[in-house]
Amino acid sequence: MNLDATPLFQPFRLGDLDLPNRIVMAPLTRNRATPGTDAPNDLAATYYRQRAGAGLIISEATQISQQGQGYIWTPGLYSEAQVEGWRKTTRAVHEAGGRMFAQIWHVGRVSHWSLQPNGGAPVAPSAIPAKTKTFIETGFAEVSEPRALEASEIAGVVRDYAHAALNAKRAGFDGVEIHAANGYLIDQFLRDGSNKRADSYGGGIENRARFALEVAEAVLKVWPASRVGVRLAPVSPANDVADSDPAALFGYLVQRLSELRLAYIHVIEGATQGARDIAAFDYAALRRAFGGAYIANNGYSRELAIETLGQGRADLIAFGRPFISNPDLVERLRLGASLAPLDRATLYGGGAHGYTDYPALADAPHPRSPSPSGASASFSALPR
Ligand code: 8OZ
Repeated sequence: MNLDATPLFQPFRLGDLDLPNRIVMAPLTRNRATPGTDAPNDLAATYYRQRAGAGLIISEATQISQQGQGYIWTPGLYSEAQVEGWRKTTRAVHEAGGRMFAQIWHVGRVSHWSLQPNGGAPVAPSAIPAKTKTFIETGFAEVSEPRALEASEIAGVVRDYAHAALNAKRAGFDGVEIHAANGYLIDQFLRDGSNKRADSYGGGIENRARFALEVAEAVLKVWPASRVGVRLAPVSPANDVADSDPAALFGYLVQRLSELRLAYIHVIEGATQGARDIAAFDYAALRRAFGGAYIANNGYSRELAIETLGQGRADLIAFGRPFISNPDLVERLRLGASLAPLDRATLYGGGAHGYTDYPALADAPHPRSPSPSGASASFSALPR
């Protein structure tokens, strides 16, 4: 179909940033940080620079502390080596004319003792294990049994978010996105299936939203609201979370985030990996409740993106997996060119192959070699 791509290429003012188009590169976990330091390496700078045509790049999820890590070789933003590593990426993206936010992340109970400080238990709002897997040095593993955070520990975790947000600034990012989706720590506090606390962080919606709002307020001490967004996944069951009334919960949260004047909400419509219709949810109501921009995400095709923008149902569209195999996705969407398929075997872990060696259209035809079978240190698709 020959759709007019114009809506995708209208500029957009996000907070106080001018984006040249409506295409956002979604956060994508790639597990290629330097072993030992979890600092992004030079390859990461190349990978993100290749994708700088996006109106906005959001970094892969980046842990705010070692306690916040749940998978092997994901990058952090709490040590000097990690700040130095990210500086190379933000410099490369800026040199290529792009803009980039850091996605700050604490996995909560979605972790394994081998990744935790002193081999301890992962932390969660309540001591309820998630039925989900992670990947560690030896491959896929069941997540470890979590312990409930003491009330007295929560302020320290909030400070870790603020510290990472400050480091994002020092590393040259243009802003931060708070990861409150996909069953990680903030989402675990939000939803009543994973939060059974009896203190002021559990119970009713206002209490369950308290942690998310404290994190947002702490980040706002470091960044102006125009440079802060939040990612939400109101109905996603990813990592074994569920809520009895997502419309009320996320309606309340988004209204409060709107009062904080955040730049955007970034909403996974359905469950990641393209399952858009898993549950009915009124995303338009969420958009109306929020004064800033609405970034829509999940399984958007060029056609659906153009239609959604044309109908005013979103301000920006985030593309995830298509950006992995199409570094020049923006140009391909402009031309209506076909998209290169994803090699799932090189998604998580490994080196340049399946990371920085996907060709741009201009460089094609270059048939890609199949990934070596039994490649070490890379895990194919997550089982969820
Ligand atoms: C895939 C593999 C590991 C983590 C998310 C940060 O779902 C992730 C993630 C995705 O938000």
